[in-house]
Formats: sequence, C-alpha cells, structure tokens
Amino acid sequence: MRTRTTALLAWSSLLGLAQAACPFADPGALEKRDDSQSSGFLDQYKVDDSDGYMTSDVGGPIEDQHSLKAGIRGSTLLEDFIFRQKIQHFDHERVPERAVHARGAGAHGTFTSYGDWSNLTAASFLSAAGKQTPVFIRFSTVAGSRGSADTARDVHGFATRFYTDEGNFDIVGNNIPVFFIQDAIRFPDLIHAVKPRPDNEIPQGATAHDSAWDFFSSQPSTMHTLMWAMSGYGIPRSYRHMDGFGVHTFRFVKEDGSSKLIKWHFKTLQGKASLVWEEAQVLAGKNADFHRQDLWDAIESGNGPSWELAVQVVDEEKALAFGFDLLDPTKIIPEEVAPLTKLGLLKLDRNPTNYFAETEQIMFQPGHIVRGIDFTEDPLLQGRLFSYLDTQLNRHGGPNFEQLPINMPRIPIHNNNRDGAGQNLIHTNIRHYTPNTLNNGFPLQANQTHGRGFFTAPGRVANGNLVRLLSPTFDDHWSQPRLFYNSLTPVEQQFLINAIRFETSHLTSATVKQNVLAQLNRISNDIAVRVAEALGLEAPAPDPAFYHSNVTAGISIFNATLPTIKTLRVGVLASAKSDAALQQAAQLKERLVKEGVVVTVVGETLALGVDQTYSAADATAFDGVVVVDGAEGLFGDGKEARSALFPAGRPGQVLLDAYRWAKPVAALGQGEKALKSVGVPIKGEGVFVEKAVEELVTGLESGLARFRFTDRFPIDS
Ligand code: HDE
Repeated sequence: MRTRTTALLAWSSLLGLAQAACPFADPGALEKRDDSQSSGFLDQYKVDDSDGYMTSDVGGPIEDQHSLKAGIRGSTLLEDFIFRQKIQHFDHERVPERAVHARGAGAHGTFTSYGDWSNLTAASFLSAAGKQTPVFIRFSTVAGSRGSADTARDVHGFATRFYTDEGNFDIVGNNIPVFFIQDAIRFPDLIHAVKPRPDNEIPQGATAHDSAWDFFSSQPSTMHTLMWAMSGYGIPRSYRHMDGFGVHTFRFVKEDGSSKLIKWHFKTLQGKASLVWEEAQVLAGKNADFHRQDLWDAIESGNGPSWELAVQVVDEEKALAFGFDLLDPTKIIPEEVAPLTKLGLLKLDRNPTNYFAETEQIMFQPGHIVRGIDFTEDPLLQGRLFSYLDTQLNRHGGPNFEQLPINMPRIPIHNNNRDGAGQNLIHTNIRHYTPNTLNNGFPLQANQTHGRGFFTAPGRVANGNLVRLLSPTFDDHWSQPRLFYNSLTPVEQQFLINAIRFETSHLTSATVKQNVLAQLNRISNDIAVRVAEALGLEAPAPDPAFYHSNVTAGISIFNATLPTIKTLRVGVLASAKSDAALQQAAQLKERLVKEGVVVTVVGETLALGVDQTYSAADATAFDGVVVVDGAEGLFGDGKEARSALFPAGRPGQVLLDAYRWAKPVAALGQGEKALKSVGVPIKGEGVFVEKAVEELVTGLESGLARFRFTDRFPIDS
C-alpha cells in the first residue's frame, strides 16, 4: 500500500524539480500534470485485508476475540490494550451527521468538456474539447436523518465535486431550481420548522406537520419551492431520473476579466421520472434504501447515469430585466428567456469502496470555487459560503478535513496553513510565512497574471449604506409559483393538490390552515378552492391582481417519454408449479434483458428460473408487470390464490398496485384472466395483452418509455 506521505513526497519532488522555473508561472504547467487525475487516485489509501494476520492499530499481530481476564471467570483487566483499543475505536466510529442532507448516496465519475469554453470562462476544466475531470456526486434528501427512508417527499440534494487540475470545484445544488428563503440568516428557522418536533422528535423526514406549514405560510418566499416539492419533483423515481441545479446565480469570468451571470443545470440523460405518492409511501416501508440501491445497481451493471452540464448565460446588465432579480434564489430564469448552453457530459461509473470514507466524509462547500468562476451577491449564497466551512469543522473536529482522501485536491497544496488536529502532512518548509526571503519567497502569490491564480471578477462593485433589509426587487413571491402550476399537465396539477391536501390534512392549527389557504390563493384560486374543499373550509375569494396565464417549457415530468428504458425493472409474474409459465417467463426475460431491462421472475418458491418469491415481491420494485400464461390461477379466488406460501392475495396485489400506480401492465395468453380477475381494463392505455412474446415486448417497451399512464388517476370535477 502506498501511503499518503509517499504520494505527497512524489508531488513535492515533482514541484521541487519545477520550482526553479516556478510551475505556477507557466499556465501550461498544471495541465501537464493531468496524469494525477486518474480515477485510481484513491487506490493508494485503500487497505487490503485479503491476507496477513490481524494487527493492533500500531502494527503488532494480535488476536481479539477474548478479553484478557484474571482467571478464566475473572474480571477483565485494564491493562488489556487490545480490548481498550477495539472498544475505544468503536465508541468513536460516528461523526455528527449532516445537520441537513444527512441521508444520501454518492458515486464517482468523469466530466468531459464538449469544447473550449474560454469564450465564456477561464475555468480550466472547461478549456478544451474532450478534457476529462474526475467527479464525485452525492445525492440526498434534506430533512430526514441518516437512517430515514429514501422516498420521503423532499427537495433532493445534487452536490457535485469536480477534482479539476486547478483545484476542487463544487456545485452544491438541488434537484429543484429554487430555494425556500432569500437570506441565509433565516435558514436555521426554516430547518427548525421542517425538522421533527423538539419534544417528541416526530415526524421523521416529513413536512406534514403544523410547524412546517406555519413557517411556509408566514414566509411566502417558500411558496415557489413548495410547489416544486409538492409535485413529482419531491418524489423522483431515482436519483438518476432527476435534473440538478446550482440554484443561485453565479458568474463566469473570462481571462480578460469580463464576466457574465450564469445558472448551472444538470440535465438527466435518463429522462425525468417520478413516483406517485402512495407508491413512495409504501416504498418507505418496503425498501427504505430504494434510491441508493437503484444508483448502486445501475453502476454495478455498467449502466451508470449521465447528465449534461449546461448553463444559462445572462449579461450582468440584465440582472433586473426579466421582472425579477437574478440575485433572488426563489426565481428561475425561464428557458425561453435564456436558453441552455450545454458544456459537457458527466457520467457516473464507479461506486464508492467505503461509504464512510467517501460518501460520508466528502465535505462540499459552495466556496470551493476555481479560477474562471465567481460568486454573486445573492444573500443566500453569501451565507452558505460561511456555513459549509463551519459545518465541516464541526463534523471533522478540526481544520484538516481537506486532507481526507475524498476531499484532497488532485494537485499539490502549498500554503502556510499548519498543524491542527489530524494533520497528515509533514511540511518540510521551515519558513512557513510570507513574505520571506529565506525560502526564496516560495510559495509565491498567484494572481490572474502570475501562476494562473484565482481572481475575483474585476467588474464586481460593492458599496452602499449598511442595512438589515432585503431588496424590494425580491418581493414578488407568487408569480413564479403560478408559472410553475400553469406549466403542469392537469394530472400533475391534481398530484400537486393531492400532496398539499395530504400535508395540510395533518395540520391541527386552524390559524395555520387559514394562512396556508391565503398564500395558496395568491398563487391560484383553483388550488385554494380544491385544498379548502378537502379541509372542509371556505377558500378566500379570487385575487386576480396576482394571476397570469404564462407557462414555461421543461416543467412537466409526466408528459415526456423516457429516452431510454435501460435499467428499468420489470416483474414477470409466473408460477413455479407451471413449466410452461416458467419457460415463457425465461423467454420474455431473455428478450427484455437484451434491451437492458432488469427482469425479476416471481414464483411461489425459489424454483429454478424464479428470482423472487411472492412473499417478498411488491409492485414498488417494478416499473412494469407482466403475467405469463399459466400463472393466472394465482390471481383468482381458487385454492392456489390462498397458498400459505405468500400473504393472502399478494400476486393480485402486485398486479393491481402496478396498475393503480399507473405502470404498464401486460399479460401473455391466459395471463389475461389475471388482469380481469383484479379488475384491470384489458383495453385501457398502457395495458398490453398479447399471445406471443415478441408482440408483447414491443408493447411493453413503448409502455416503459411512456413510464406512467396518468389518465388512470381521477381529476377533481
Ligand atoms: Fe445547504 N447545507 N444550506 N443548501 N446543502 C448543507 O453542509 C446551508 C442550501 C445543499 O451532499 C450543510 O456539509 C445554509 C441551498 C446540499 O454533503 C450545511 C443554507 C442549496 C447539501 C448547509 C443552505 C443547498 C447541503 C449540512 C442557506 C441548493 C448536502 C452538511 C443559506 C443550492 C451536501 C454540509 C452533501 C448541506 C447549510 C441552503 C444544498 C449545514 C446555511 C440553497 C446538496 O452547511
């Protein structure tokens, strides 16, 4: 095993050679070190236990299954250093979980630039077509604790680290392009309101309670993000099927110092897809790891997800030109106003080796910025620049967290920061101050012209009277939530209303309910009336001064077809007692697997050819379900349907749930009887009944790409 110190020595010698000529003075010098960026960087830290004897932490071989005692039945001795070391390490295994975004999963990958984007930014990782940069992405939910269910309704974190050849760059974003509040100073209030009650710690990972909606309705800047979270965006089908957003407006800075405002977007190439609410709730109990499992499995099967990294670019002078302030993080820039420029492709292809070392210890910061990218005055972003550093100090317990392998830049670090808890580096420079003459002035100061240093956009100006206020250009909280609502399909609007009905039905405070209706009414009287109906309350009168009929593209999730059905999951409901059924299931599986579909054959027992039993199978595990010829007996009222091998009615439940949750369902031959017996309309959309495998596959493929047949859901009349 190569140690960290050896790796750094290798760097030092590399630098030592170059020092005379000062590597940073040569803009090309860093580029020449691209070999440092191999995805094997972490390998040098891996510990391989595949042979050898167990040792103590300091290297002596030991046996650790019995503690040292005075006599065979006697007390354990304090001198037992083997016992103490083992238990002590165990007692200290946990670090504080993230205050928010505690529940998550991550993976490694690569970003490849589509071109030389020096016309937009001096960022090195965007400087040439084909240039590759290692990345790590961590996806998360916000409110739940580390052990909470993946499918809780929530905003989802989408945090990306680029290990660029000019230092680490993080986009610590979300799957929703806007945020609840406009000034960072209110963040603790938001999180206190959303998290479980302080007395009984209920509910876990859920906003369906008085405090959350009390805050939302008292703080109308939350309305826009709330609309997104109550829609399909709050319950994505997987991390792979969601877009990512940087949320704030940032700046691209060019070599000549000029800058433009930008918004970051990650566009999923898997297509956007969402669960339906009841399914997400069932999943929380059936498989709390649904999203992390999905990401893990997709990568293990060689089908790692991809996104296109894109930006909306806007001239600084236009910061107030669109009827809102670009510094306000509760606003999107509609794509009609500022189209996306696609900068490159990001692909995840490697799962972590160790969850704690990589996913848990990666410490993102919006302040991890590289040359060519700069901040804006967005007061939410400004506050985050403090919070993330502070939180990492708390989680790690000291200032050397950037030295953890997953956090380490892939380039050498030179500065006068020293010592601190967990210092891993052995600094050889005894003149650790600047300016100095005794170390020939090294390390040198790098700026825009010398050493390709980070530079703040020279065009940025800051002055003004000191005020504790928010700009009046941040005042409109209702037009964009309405834009969002107008841009959904009628079924998606119904889903959103149902979600708000679900949440507000949990409220006990009459005042909060009234406040919620008042805020919703400013977005849309339609929403207020429909929510009020479920609450048994009067909706406020319409307030046309707030209403408009604008729409924007790219919001609807359910009206688009997925670009690929690879990795989607199909359950083939068969019977272990019918050879014909198993044969047909095998044929169907072979055919669908060719399309990259993951197929699970379900039977009463784990007979040959059966992957899962009916006692464990569930519609939540499948994107589509097929009943084969010969399995129909399991669905009727006959003896077989009441087998002790599975809970009463389970095969029919799997089929019916798949249908109720709008998934494609299909039957081969006599399997049709199963559909009829559970009440699935044979001629309905997304229901495929065929005699031959090939025809069925054609129908099912189109059904999977369509993903959900939402016309199965009733809409308020
Ligand atoms: Fe965060 N946020 N946040 N946040 N956030 C954290 O940092 C915070 C905000 C986001 O996978 C914490 O390392 C403040 C917006 C993600 O490790 C903490 C404010 C957006 C993650 C923190 C915000 C985010 C975090 C907790 C208001 C989308 C998980 C642990 C000013 C653009 C990153 C940590 C990961 C995590 C503070 C608002 C995204 C406490 C003060 C807006 C994806 O520092």
